[in-house]
Amino acid sequence: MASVAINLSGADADGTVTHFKVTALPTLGALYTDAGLLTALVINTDYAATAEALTVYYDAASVTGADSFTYMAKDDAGAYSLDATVSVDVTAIINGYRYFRLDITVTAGVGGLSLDDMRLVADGIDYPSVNMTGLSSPSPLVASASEESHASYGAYLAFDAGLGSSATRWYTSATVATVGWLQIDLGVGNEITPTQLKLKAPDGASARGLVDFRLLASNSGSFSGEEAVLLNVSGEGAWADYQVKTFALS
Ligand SMILES: [Ca+2]
Repeated sequence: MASVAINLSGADADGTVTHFKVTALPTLGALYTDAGLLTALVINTDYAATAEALTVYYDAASVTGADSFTYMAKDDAGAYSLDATVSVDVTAIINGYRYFRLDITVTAGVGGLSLDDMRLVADGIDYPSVNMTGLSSPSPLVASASEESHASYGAYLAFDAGLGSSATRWYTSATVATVGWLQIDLGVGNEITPTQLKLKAPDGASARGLVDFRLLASNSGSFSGEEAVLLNVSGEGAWADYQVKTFALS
């Protein structure tokens, strides 16, 4: 994938948004008005809105990095809004993501968060594609978590033995915050675009099996709003000990 659809939207307090215009073009890629990338979008030109929105198409060149452009909405009285900025993660469009975080909402009564193993599937390969032997081994892999009960339940134990018979798990203490997370950093240059998430339940799965969780992806390592949400599960059913479940990602 080298292009991505971006939905511009706006709202008007006393009328409707009728048009959009782009006021500053991106610098690392180009904008088009059609998915086929045939018609270049023209700066400072009104494009008619549909249901107060306009879909434009960003085509990335073979580069990595962060790009942005700005646009204004126009209302039915002909007034323009202030500039709104759209940020584009070019690395994600071209290569995928480097950081993945399993963001877990704690279910009342659960005796801590735990997972035996987690893999991301891209092009038929499970990632990480090698088993971890420590929190940052082998390089450049780095595993981390919101909490680790102690070293023998470290975050890397959810990436240490694949989905096979080994029973080693990441575990928080029994008293956990309302949200916990488990994260893997594949390292710069090792970005992937996964299509599936595989999770292997730990022992005691009837109590520790994950119920409400999301898979987040980032290239900055920050998860404060700029990340992508690849999976959002609520009310997942029962898990058996060491059961492996596969989830399709968007
Ligand atoms: Ca494990």
